[in-house]
Amino acid sequence: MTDQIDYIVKICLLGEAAVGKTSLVYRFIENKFRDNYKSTLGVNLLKKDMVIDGYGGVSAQIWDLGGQESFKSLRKLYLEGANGAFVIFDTTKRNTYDKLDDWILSFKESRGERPLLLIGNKIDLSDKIKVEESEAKEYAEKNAMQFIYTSAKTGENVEKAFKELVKTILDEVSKE
Ligand code: G3D
Ligand code: MG
Repeated sequence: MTDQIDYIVKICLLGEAAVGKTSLVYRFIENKFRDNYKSTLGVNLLKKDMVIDGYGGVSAQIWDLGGQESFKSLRKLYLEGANGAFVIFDTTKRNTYDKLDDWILSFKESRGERPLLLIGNKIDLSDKIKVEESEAKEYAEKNAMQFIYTSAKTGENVEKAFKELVKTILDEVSKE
């Protein structure tokens, strides 16, 4: 871990209820998985310091919208000042994939072309997958986002996803 913080970035987690937003943050920050989260109310604010190659110490302020995903009026406030976001769907629930356009639009209305990273979560449930990798990849390309499959349960790709997004954000910020 680092003592010196060179950058502070705000990251939001977007996506329908129960796709695994809180579980992903918990996995990343604590490296643990719990099966019995209470649905989060309001907004969870979490912080993780990390070192990113070429940039030094970075403090990520992670905003996890909880329990009120359906209230569009809250999105603007939640997204204010975000440097980038994860757009998350549950690979076993097609309807969460179908709602992605909506989340991306909200983000773009508020934050323009700042970086987004698409996450297909719950990849551990491999026999229940409803969205093919090729389809999600194509969707990500169309929207100029990176795409990563994750499992908050096993931890697969979770750290990779966070570091990838933070790196992309810093690449953009340092160009400004
Ligand atoms: P949310 O914050 O987006 O609303 P949560 O989602 O993190 O609360 O997760 C919703 C449910 O999905 C939880 O189960 C959680 O344990 C489960 N979950 C999250 N990520 C994964 C994953 O990668 N794999 C599997 N198998 N399950 C996951 P419950 O049963 O508590 O509703
Ligand atoms: Mg939650």
